[in-house]
Amino acid sequence: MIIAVEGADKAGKHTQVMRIVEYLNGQGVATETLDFPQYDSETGRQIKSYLTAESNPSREHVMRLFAADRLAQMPRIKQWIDAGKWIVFDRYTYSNVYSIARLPREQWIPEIANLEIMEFDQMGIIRPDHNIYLYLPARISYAMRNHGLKAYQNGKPDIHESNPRLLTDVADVYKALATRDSKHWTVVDEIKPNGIRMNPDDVFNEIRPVLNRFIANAR
Ligand code: DGP
Repeated sequence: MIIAVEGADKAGKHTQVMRIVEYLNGQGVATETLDFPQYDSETGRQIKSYLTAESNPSREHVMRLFAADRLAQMPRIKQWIDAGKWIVFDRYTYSNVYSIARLPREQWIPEIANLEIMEFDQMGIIRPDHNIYLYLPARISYAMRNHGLKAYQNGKPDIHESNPRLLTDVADVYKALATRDSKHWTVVDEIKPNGIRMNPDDVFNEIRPVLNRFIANAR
């Protein structure tokens, strides 16, 4: 089974990916994990150059670049699948909503269909069985943009993180995508009804029952 964890910057994807992997392995489900984008490759170098605004490729080129980065990992992913393992991704195909969000709103859903055709049907990227969307309001992602920067960022947030309008639209595209297909998406809203942000344990408490359902179905 392939599970992708998606969502806003600073939503705590990495923490939840680690918790999911640990939980599944603890339940006897051999599980691997992989982060996208992979920065240590030729596609990764071009992705870094885009994210730091050193280059300014077209929106279509950016989508193909991130997709190519995923495609390059297919041999490794297929080996894990053949060995009967489950895989948890930290971002996957639907992270291309960062590019789709740049389009006018009425083009979002048709462009998602084009994304699926490009990545799954044309490139042969393996479809995720389930996506978990960690929702955090864009204003929080933006306010935290200087936290947890990666070395290549040279102390600056990337071109997505420093664009509050884009972050809002990204959250809206993810929501449009996730809420129309509950079979393939779980949404975890990290803001509780009292307005306080959930801690990582609270977030994982929302994810655990979903994992338990998958484990029960697989047995
Ligand atoms: P991360 O390493 O998760 O912080 O991701 C770095 C940035 O790249 C972040 O702003 C989200 C963006 N990103 C990740 N995957 C994709 C993708 O497939 N397409 C686009 N356009 N952006 C992506």
